[in-house]
Amino acid sequence: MDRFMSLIFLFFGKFRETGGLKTYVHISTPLSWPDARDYCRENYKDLALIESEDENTNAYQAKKSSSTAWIGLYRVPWTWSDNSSSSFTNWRSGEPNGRSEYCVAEIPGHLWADITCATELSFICQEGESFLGPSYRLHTK
Ligand SMILES: [Ca+2]
Repeated sequence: MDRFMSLIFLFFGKFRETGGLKTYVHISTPLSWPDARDYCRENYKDLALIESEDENTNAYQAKKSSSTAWIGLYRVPWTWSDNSSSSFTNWRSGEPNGRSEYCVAEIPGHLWADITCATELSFICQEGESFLGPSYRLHTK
């Protein structure tokens, strides 16, 4: 019984440990920002939502440094694709600078730039968190 209980605790301990972290996946097939978002929502959770320096590093490491990849940030005022706002930003000096550039990509040099949403780029998806299942996916559609 003791052994069984410790297995249970190990299981939930593992969940708690990874529950709050996002996992990022780089998709190299170039798509427009809206198509990339749809793809991520169908196959993962959403385009990458980056809210801290740690997540910023993880997202950067998920992609090849030489590629430019969409992330989940878009529009003015800047909003993440799941409708959340975050004070964390990683703009290249001079960005955002485009009057018609409403979507954001991670560019070589590990910085962000606004780019016209129809541009076809690779992109970074975010995998679902442990406690957010199909019902969450339903609300984001
Ligand atoms: Ca720009």
